[in-house]
Amino acid sequence: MVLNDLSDSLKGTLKKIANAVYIDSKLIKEVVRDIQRALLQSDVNVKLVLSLSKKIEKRALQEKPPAGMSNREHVIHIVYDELVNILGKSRELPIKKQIIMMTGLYGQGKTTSCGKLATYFKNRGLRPALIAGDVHRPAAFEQLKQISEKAEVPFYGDKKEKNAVKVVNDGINKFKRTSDVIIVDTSGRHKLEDDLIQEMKDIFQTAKPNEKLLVIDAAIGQQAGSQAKAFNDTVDITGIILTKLDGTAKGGGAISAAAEVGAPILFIGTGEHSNDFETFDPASFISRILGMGDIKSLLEKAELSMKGKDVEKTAKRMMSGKFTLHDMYDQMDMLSGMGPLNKIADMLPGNFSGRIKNVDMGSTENKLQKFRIIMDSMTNEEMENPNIVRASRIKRIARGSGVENKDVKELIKYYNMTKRMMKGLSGNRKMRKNLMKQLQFGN
Ligand SMILES: Nc1nc2c(ncn2[C@@H]2O[C@H](COP(=O)(O)OP(=O)(O)OP(=O)(O)O)[C@@H](O)[C@H]2O)c(=O)[nH]1
Ligand SMILES: [Mg+2]
Repeated sequence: MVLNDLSDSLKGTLKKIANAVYIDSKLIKEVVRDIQRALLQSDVNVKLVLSLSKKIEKRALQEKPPAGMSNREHVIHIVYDELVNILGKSRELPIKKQIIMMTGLYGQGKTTSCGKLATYFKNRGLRPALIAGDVHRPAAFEQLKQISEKAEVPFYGDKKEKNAVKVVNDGINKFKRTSDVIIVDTSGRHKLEDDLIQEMKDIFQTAKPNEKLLVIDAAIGQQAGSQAKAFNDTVDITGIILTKLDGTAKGGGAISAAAEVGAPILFIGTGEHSNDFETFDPASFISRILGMGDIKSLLEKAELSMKGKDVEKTAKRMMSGKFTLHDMYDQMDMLSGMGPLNKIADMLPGNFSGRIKNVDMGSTENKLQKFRIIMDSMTNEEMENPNIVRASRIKRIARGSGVENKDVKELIKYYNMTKRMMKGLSGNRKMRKNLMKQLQFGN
């Protein structure tokens, strides 16, 4: 399948995010670099890669995850979101009476797609018909005729006529009362030479098509972008058909071309037969490329195992006296309810134990929830080094999190108290050993 390599690399990147212990700017920059590399290797246009990766980086660094979403999920969601965006909006052709005209460079799959479209509409209860508007390539007439016979739909063409406008006009007159969807094939172009541009304009003026579809082969390279744009400038493309997705091409050139045109991708071709044709939805396509289903279950597992890792990591940091608000944030559940905080309290010498037990665990949980919200409004620097949080910062943080100054002060007090106790604890080797044992790691 086209874009397989891209899919593999992007899946690897998402796994990296899912398994990361901390989602920090270092990780985000690394992820953005991975994505850039993967897209460039798949032949996606450099400009597109740069603007996409800039957007991902900016959002991942600045946006806070919405309630109920972890940092990990959030960053993965941003990557997914921005990839969906470059594919444009989702659109389906209306199931109604209309004239559809195909355009595109040589050999992209226009004639084959005419047959696929006819089958698509026929399967939905409409009466399609095909017109052979390609008067330049001798075999084109025969090819479309055979396709129409296979699909069992009416066909019009004139082997001897060299005027495409006349053929199209005659065909439309023939079918306008008896058919619902008139599909017009046109000749392929090497590039947009002047006389062919004129012919294309003339055909469009005569046929007045409702839909002007550009057919792009997934194997096409970087040069496709400017060509596709030229088509768009000439006839105002309303939709794109991406063909030969069943091949092994890199695919990025075609995706870039589609993005450059800015028209929605309507269908993808996945083989030579009339049924090898699927409607296209950017969101589910990107989901498939990124393996989002797998990522979701991976995330769930990661969140679970992360809890284990975090407990160990935090306990070790506590022991070393390096206990930041990040540790406290990540381990809120460890500090609440019947979590290890109770175990710690039980092992503390009398005066410490009494102090920690005075913290009422029930109301603590409510408080912890509030603390979390407050910490969401703090900068990385403040989280790492809470000592710098003084009057003006307290004011800003309180405003940002919708609480009062005294709540921010309480958080800092709570943090300092916890940290002091941990420090006291770390001075006692026997107790440290005991604690590690209790928490079931190390000996
Ligand atoms: N594997 C595969 N082959 C395809 C697909 N679509 C078209 N083809 C093949 O690509 C070749 C060219 O397709 P055509 O439909 O003749 O392309 P065209 O754009 O009409 O070509 P010209 O009229 O010469 O410009 C044919 O051999 C088709 O069978 C697809 O989705 N998958
Ligand atoms: Mg053709």
